[in-house]
Amino acid sequence: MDRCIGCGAILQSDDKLKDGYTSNLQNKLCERCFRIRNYNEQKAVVKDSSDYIDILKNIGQTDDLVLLVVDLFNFFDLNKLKDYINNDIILVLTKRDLLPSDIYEERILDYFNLDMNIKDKIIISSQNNYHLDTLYKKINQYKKSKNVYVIGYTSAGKSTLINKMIYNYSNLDSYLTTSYLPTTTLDMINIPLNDDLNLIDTPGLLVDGNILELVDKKMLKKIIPKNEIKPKIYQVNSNQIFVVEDFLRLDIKHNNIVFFLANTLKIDRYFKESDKLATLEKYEIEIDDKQDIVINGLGFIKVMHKDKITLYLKKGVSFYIRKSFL
Ligand SMILES: Nc1nc2c(ncn2[C@@H]2O[C@H](COP(=O)(O)OP(=O)(O)OP(=O)(O)O)[C@@H](O)[C@H]2O)c(=O)[nH]1
Ligand SMILES: [Mg+2]
Repeated sequence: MDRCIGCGAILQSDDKLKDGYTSNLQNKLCERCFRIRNYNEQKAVVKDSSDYIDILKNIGQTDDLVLLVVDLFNFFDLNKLKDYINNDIILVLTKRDLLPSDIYEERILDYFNLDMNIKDKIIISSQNNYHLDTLYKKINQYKKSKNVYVIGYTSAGKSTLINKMIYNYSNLDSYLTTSYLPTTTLDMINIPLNDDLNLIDTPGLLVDGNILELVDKKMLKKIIPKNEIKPKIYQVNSNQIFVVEDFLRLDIKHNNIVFFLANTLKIDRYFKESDKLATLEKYEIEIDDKQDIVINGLGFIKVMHKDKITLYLKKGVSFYIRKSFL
């Protein structure tokens, strides 16, 4: 039973619609990976999060080191993992290149205070090779056996990180499939970097309601940040309405807010009542001092003061409120 070198699915030539399909079983790459790599296309894969939980449970049975990869720009509840994983963990906070360059990294590291066996934390950027040498040293320092698992939410950047490690620290010439859309890696994939270190990629944990799965290609290009985010700060002293493209509206009276979104997105501000986007899904939300509204796949909005805010959001997109991050 051969597996696809890009996503880990078992290769098969029976069913075009199922994972691992290839017309020729001599191929090492499935058709889906081929299309993602060459045409930036992605067929949605219906995955059950119970598959992922089974993988986590198996990792939890081992004594091996785990790298928990977190996308600093889009992260979700990490304590969900603690029921399954008692392993030693290095917390790898990635995509540093997207956050403003002048943030205090110490504060970011302190923010992630998890009730798990975190041996060490590090801020990296796979894109910019930032702190990868230090991470590689830490892996070799903390690993308990050859095997080191790489886990986290979907799109966190797990496979991209492993590809960088392959490039920097091994003689391998195959690489993993990566993509801006969720559910790229479909099963565990062993990457023997050298005789003493085997990195194991895993599929990511899913969160329903990712905006990237609900907009067209043109909008995707605007939503996904390519470089450092410039926060957009607004002082609000009267009834005001903020409209982001065609998928988000925020009604606010007196507050200070900061948008952390891709610089390519258009934010319009209205000073009087408007029916713009009033047909979107409406939420009345209560915010405490210094909290973020995190929109799944889009970014976040920092609200400085306790308030009641009306949020209109594209149907199907999920959000949550957290203690402010930056
Ligand atoms: N800006 C930036 N983007 C990154 C970085 N690392 C990964 N990405 C992007 O994040 C997206 C997801 O990356 P993947 O490596 O496919 O994520 P994954 O965690 O393997 O996702 P699944 O396989 O679905 O679990 C891709 O568009 C990557 O290019 C980084 O350091 N900086
Ligand atoms: Mg992956």
